[in-house]
Amino acid sequence: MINTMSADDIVEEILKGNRAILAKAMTVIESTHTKHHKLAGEILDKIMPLIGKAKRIGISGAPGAGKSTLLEALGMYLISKGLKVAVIAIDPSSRISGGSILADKTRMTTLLGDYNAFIRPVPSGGHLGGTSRRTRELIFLLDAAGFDVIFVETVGVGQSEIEVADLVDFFCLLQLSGAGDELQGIKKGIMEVADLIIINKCDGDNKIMAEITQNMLKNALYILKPKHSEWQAQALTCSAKDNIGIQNIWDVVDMFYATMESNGKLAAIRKEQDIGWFKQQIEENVINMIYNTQDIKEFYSRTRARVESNTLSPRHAVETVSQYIAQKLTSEVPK
Ligand SMILES: Nc1nc2c(ncn2[C@@H]2O[C@H](COP(=O)(O)OP(=O)(O)O)[C@@H](O)[C@H]2O)c(=O)[nH]1
Ligand SMILES: [Mg+2]
Repeated sequence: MINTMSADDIVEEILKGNRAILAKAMTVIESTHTKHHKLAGEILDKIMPLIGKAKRIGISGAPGAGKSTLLEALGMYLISKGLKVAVIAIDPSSRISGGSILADKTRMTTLLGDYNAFIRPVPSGGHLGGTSRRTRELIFLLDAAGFDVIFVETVGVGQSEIEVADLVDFFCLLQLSGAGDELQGIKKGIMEVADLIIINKCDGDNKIMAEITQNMLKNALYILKPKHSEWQAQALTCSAKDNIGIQNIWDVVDMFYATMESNGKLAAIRKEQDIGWFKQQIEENVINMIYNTQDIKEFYSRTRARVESNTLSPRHAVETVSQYIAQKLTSEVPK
């Protein structure tokens, strides 16, 4: 049905809160079919001036840390305050029908059944670059659709966390207590991108250890160079299972937004993310285009062979290839 609708009609329905059209528009945005590219681009162009209201929050952590359980608790808390909540659940290990996302769904049953919530699984299938493009655009759509808070849940596998931090305003790292976990975080450079570290499962026998971990992490965060000079990253404990500490978490998020909105920093962060993404994509595309041009490919290989056989200095080789590319570019540009 959506294929016969114009971008104007689709956007109008999304703004009205039509969930079926929203879900279909998401599929168009995610599609790798070239036949969908034009419509996807038109929808995005139309919604860009209308967005910016939603809070974009990343939640990352090792499998089993309790991300889905926390999102259920936090999501229901926000809904009880009259807010609309969306969750984009990225899972690098799963395919569409994969086990992990199904497991997530069983942990977010209340949220799944609530009209004010929307959960969208995004199977990443190992291609991180494509996933972050899709996730960015899904965030834009959900924002236009009137969701007040958009969570992006990712399984912590190092690099993906750093990429997700670039898609959101506020990045939470979910940690378990003890077991040297907190130090692992530091090693991977993940703590540097966290605005908040949450030590979950602070309940039962685990409570004391969770509090000790919280103190260690607090100290570590004070030592680290802050990500934003306006914000000191914090460490909190919670029990997602027992619904303890949830309001505390949201109070910190609120404080972050109050600080960053009042000094214009939030808008600056988002602009920097948009421009950063644009630049990175252009560079990737341009490099691919150049290296896939037959003449250039051959010239490059010949020159490279001369460097390998020591008949041309690397420095001279760079100049030669660059000149060749420059010539090709100017001669092929239509006047
Ligand atoms: N004791 C305790 N268990 C929890 C808590 N939060 C989650 N769990 C359990 O930890 C397991 C993994 O939770 P899940 O939310 O699926 O983790 P995810 O992989 O990070 O999404 C499940 O068995 C949960 O019931 C908590 O606050 N306390
Ligand atoms: Mg999960």
